[in-house]
Amino acid sequence: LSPPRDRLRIAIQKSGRLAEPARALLASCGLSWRESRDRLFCYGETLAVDLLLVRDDDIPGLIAEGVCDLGIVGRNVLLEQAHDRERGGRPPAFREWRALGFGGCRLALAVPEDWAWEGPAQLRGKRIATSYPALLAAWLRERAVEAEVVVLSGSVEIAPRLGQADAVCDLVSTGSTLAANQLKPVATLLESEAVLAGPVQPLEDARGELADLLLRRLEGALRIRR
Ligand code: PRT
Ligand code: ZN
Repeated sequence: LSPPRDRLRIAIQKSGRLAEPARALLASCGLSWRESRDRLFCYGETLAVDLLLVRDDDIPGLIAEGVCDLGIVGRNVLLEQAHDRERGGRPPAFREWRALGFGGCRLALAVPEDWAWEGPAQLRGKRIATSYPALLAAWLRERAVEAEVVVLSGSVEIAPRLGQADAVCDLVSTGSTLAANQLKPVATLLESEAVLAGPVQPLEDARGELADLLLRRLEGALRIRR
């Protein structure tokens, strides 16, 4: 168990699609920071809320370990890691606290444009490339489809052209990346956006009060945006 702390620590993406919008949203809640030299840690000035700047994939684990109290991360990353923990028989250690209304995308299954799509059964025995193996495996299992999941950390859409896979399961926003690779989306596994993630149980001590205050301010900031 981590010792009581009187400062709230939020993990956000250091660089990437969610980095700037996450900071902007927190700033609109009245937070401001003094940045450290290495740009990994931002010390909160107006409130006792500090930022840790990390890779998005590390955020759920940092919450699970209690290194950070909260995080801003894509629902896709959060649920993938939650499914992965579940598969490994580990207890849930983080959950979505609130959707934040930016970073919208969907996790989609896509097949070559020239396939006549007849449904998930068509994937039987096929190879599907993805960076979301736990979410894809759960989706296939629910449909009783046995397919080979090929795990790639990037450049998933090019896998069919390279002969590494028959289909892909990847994030889509405009759809232009799929189209450029002669693929078409045929099913949505998950509607995603950036979320505030936190532990399963509410925070205690001073951090609980800071988290409540932050949530109230987030409600206000998000209401104005709509
Ligand atoms: O370095 P780090 O590990 O922190 O960053 P990252 O490269 O893993 O993540 P990043 O910054 O690319 O994305 C962060 C989060 O943004 C994702 O986890 C999603 O929640 C969200 N998001 C929203 C997206 C997209 N839209 C998106 N379009 N993440 C990725 N993409 C990619 C997609 O994988 C595909 O390659 O964009 C391409 C498709 O875009 P369209 O517009 O052509 O469909
Ligand atoms: Zn990442």
